[in-house]
Amino acid sequence: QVNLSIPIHLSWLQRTVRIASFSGDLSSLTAPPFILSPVSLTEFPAYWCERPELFSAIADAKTDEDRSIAVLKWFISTLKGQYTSRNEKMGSEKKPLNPILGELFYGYWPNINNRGQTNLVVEQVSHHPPITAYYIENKDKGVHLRGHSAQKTSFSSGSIIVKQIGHAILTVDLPSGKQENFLITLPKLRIDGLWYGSPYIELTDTSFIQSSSGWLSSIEYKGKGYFSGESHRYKAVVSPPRSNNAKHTFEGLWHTTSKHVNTGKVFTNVQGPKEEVTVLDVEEQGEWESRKVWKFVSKGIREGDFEVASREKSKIENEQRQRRRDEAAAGTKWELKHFDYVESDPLYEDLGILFKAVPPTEDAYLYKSNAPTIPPTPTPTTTAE
Ligand code: 0T9
Repeated sequence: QVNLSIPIHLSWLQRTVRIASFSGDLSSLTAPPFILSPVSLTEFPAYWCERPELFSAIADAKTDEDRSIAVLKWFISTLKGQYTSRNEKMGSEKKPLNPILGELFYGYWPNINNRGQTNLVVEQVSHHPPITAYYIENKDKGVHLRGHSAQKTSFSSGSIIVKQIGHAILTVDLPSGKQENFLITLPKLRIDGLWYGSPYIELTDTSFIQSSSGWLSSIEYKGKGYFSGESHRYKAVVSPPRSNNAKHTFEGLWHTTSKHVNTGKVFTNVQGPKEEVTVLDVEEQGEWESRKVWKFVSKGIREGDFEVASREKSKIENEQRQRRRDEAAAGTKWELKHFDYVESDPLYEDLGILFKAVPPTEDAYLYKSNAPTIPPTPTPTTTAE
């Protein structure tokens, strides 16, 4: 293949990123202050459920075909939060805080309008490389999602290319007593805008949602490229078991609206407000909970006091290094709190083979069902307006 990229001058930020991305892990990159986020990566799995009614609606669908469409609709509707919300909240994509090993994030979305309560459990299961495991469950409806998230980064033509490592499995309890599983693979990211010092994400390539019922959704991301294209465009085709012929096609912009091409009806619309996860007040959080761990670093970043931020960050890092030394000396190793590691995920293998997933096998973190009750005290029963 011929490299047609135009030789351009790199900005200071691009050069910094280029050097740092040699390792494939940007977590230790020393980013300039204006690009630091006060939020840790352990908070990111909450993006999966910021439209809780779409998550619970998966359980209400009556056929395997409708459930596949409901899963796709929920998935597409999470993309705006996952990939553009930092731009909306903070003006640009920012470097999240790099979680410490064992960092936790708990939260929930309350039960209103009969959608059931959804709980979130997140644990940082590896520090180097950074790996975040999560479990999101709506017990009332019988829907849960488990997964883990890591990244491999490289630098190309002035942009950061992020390959997402990991996958998610969504499970629905059917009235028959059986379960239906969906293997969700994750899109590739390109971080552009580095030249201007205001990074933003575009999605590229294809991701898949394979149901154990046989239905497959292939989602193609056709966002803005260097020369052409429109931001955040996608096209998804949904095909029946053992068939390569699409029965449904969905097309549009994942950050605004998209439609069911066959009927012309609106499919996703994420222009309305989303619901952020409810979290305990920092003062009530345990020592390992994300906002407690990062309290002073975040405060420093929010207030533009980077001296405080970096001093507090060093404290945390030194404490972590000491902990690892102590473990080495004692011959012990850090135990995960909420997850069990498995070298190969049987559901990934079984579902992945149906669409020739690459790689054919992946590891996973299985939830131990041992999170504290959230919220700790029963919420008063109020009538939702
Ligand atoms: C899983 C998501 C992921 C995490 C973030 C690449 C990135 C860390 C991983 C993939 C979520 O479900 C979705 C959204 C945003 C992703 C982050 C964007 C980003 O910039 C960081 C990387 C590690 C950096 O901080 C790069 C440094 C900086 C100079 C660019 C802003």
